Amino acid sequence: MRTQVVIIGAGPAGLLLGRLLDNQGIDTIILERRSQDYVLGRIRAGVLEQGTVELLDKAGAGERMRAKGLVHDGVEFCFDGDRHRFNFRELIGRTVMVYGQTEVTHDLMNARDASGAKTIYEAEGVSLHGFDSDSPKVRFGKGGVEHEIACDFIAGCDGYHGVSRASVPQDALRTYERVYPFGWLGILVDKPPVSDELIYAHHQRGFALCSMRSPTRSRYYVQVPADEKVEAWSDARFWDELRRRVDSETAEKLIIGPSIEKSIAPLRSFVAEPLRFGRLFLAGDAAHIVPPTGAKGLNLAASDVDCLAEAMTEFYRERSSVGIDHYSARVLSRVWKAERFSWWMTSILHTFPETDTFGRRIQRAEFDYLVGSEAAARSLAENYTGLPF
Ligand code: RFL
Ligand code: PHB
Repeated sequence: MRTQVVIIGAGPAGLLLGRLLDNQGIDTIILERRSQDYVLGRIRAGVLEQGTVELLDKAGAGERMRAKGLVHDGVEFCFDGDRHRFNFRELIGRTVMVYGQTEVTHDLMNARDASGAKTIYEAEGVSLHGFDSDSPKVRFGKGGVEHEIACDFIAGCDGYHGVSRASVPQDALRTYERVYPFGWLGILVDKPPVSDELIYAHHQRGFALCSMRSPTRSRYYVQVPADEKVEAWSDARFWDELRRRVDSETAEKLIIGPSIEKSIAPLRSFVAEPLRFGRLFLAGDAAHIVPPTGAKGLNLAASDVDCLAEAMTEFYRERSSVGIDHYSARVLSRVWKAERFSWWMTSILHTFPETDTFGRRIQRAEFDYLVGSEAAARSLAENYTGLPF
């Protein structure tokens, strides 16, 4: 087999890159380790920055999102029971869209199927070869048969545990990491959300988040210790804990019901540098991880592949390697700003085992500063709705 770009991973990064390249007439094959149903079943991100929304439109995959997504003008922070709304539209004239990652993935898969571009699911033992030369190859197994694809470029869009970053010689890679001593226990419920907008709550018992997927489907999270087991959390225990962490009005309004999904996600900050090794490029979670507090992971995957698609298009159209030469530096400059914002949101909203009374007063001062200063609120708004691509 031969193609121009082999994309490893059919998450949002891989599928969106495939779509953007397809629109430019560049031939791609996506190799995905899991089945299509498995990929579609993963419940993850829920908030799209304005730039991601515009990119999905540009990619020709935004129609269903425009019809079903919920435009949110702002979010609320609740600090030890005191609630404050930040109106992004008023502060900076920008908004976000609540539209699940599952839906984005579904739309991109449908667009890819309609265009006839090739995706190989359940590809086993994917391995990368010769990306330091002009003729890279990717090998994989399918149904007991070994295959090889010759290509011009490999895009590693295979997430944090993928094979692409692991294939780079260790001495060519620098990594930066922070692992937080807690995770998020999340549940999905077929009941209307407690509020029209998201509520991020800081409480001495730990962080909580009230989010949603649609007017009839809610998503809630509570901070739990990193080694917590999901089996220890009945629905009743979850609702009880959530109620204790939000303000009393929100607690009373919660519409509870049986969870249809319940899982714990660890929190981590991670960046690999650089993001290009010859003809291999890393994008999305393969390149960097943010804690979910700032709602940035999926959005970073989108801005990475926007930049990569542009660079590859320039290579094929103009025979210029300027774009691909600058990919790593361009992407990393935006990535680090999102890392900073996600770390900051995590720091002010969570309870850390080591935080003493001084640390708690500093967290409170951060909240009071955001509430009292338009400059601070505008900075929050600018980062939450997304820095320019
Ligand atoms: P993905 O989605 O992990 O996709 C990678 C794909 O690669 C496949 N793969 C392989 N394929 C072939 N061969 C191999 N050896 C392979 N190894 C792996 C995998 O099966 C998978 O299909 O990475 P991608 O595309 O970079 O997308 C990143 C996003 O999924 C991620 O950043 C977000 O979900 C993070 N995130 C959030 N991001 C936001 O922007 N807004 C949010 O509100 C938000 N909330 C969240 C989140 C992540 C969460 N969890 C579960 C960590 C909330 C949570 C709870
Ligand atoms: C979600 O709805 O899953 C969600 C929303 C906002 C975040 C993280 C997750 O910051």
